[in-house]
Amino acid sequence: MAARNAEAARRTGETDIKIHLNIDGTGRAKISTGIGFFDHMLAAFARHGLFDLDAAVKGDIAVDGHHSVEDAAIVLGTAIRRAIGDKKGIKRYGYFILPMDEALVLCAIDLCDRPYFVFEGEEKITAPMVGEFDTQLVREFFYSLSYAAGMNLHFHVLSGTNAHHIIEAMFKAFSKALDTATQIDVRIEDVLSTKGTL
Ligand SMILES: [Mn+2]
Repeated sequence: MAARNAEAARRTGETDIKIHLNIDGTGRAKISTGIGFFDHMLAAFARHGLFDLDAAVKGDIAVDGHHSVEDAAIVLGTAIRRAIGDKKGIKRYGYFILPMDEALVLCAIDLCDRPYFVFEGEEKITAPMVGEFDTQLVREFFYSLSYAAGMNLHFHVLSGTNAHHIIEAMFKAFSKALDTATQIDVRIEDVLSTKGTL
């Protein structure tokens, strides 16, 4: 099977973003967002999902990270939707429960084209910032990504106290769940739906 690649870009008065994603990659990442912890999270997403990801994000970080993170999510979600294409033969569902020290995060995904976002346990993230990353942007990132990608995305932060650990566990759990959901199962003819469409 040919590797499933996609590009997406977006340019506004606030941000200029280009993303290339290979769903069938090996975890290589070339990331530049201007926000160190966000670079770290996108690199972890690529590595642990075995996706190849180039992300060039230029935004108005002199204001704050909000526009950069939110718009990067829109572009990454668009790239995911394009890369999985017609969804023929994919597993569709994926989930993972990922531990990172004291943090434990459940992520579940349905690539159903009906966006929905649930984030339980958000209150466990008590630190306002991790480095230059505003922790309120975790919700913005995954909400925007779920809508752009057309995915049902659930997070439950089951335990955790350290914001770096909780957020990193979320990105890694998401990446592992997405890796599962996008895998091809040769037993699946057409798309995995009784409706015949996803
Ligand atoms: Mn880390």
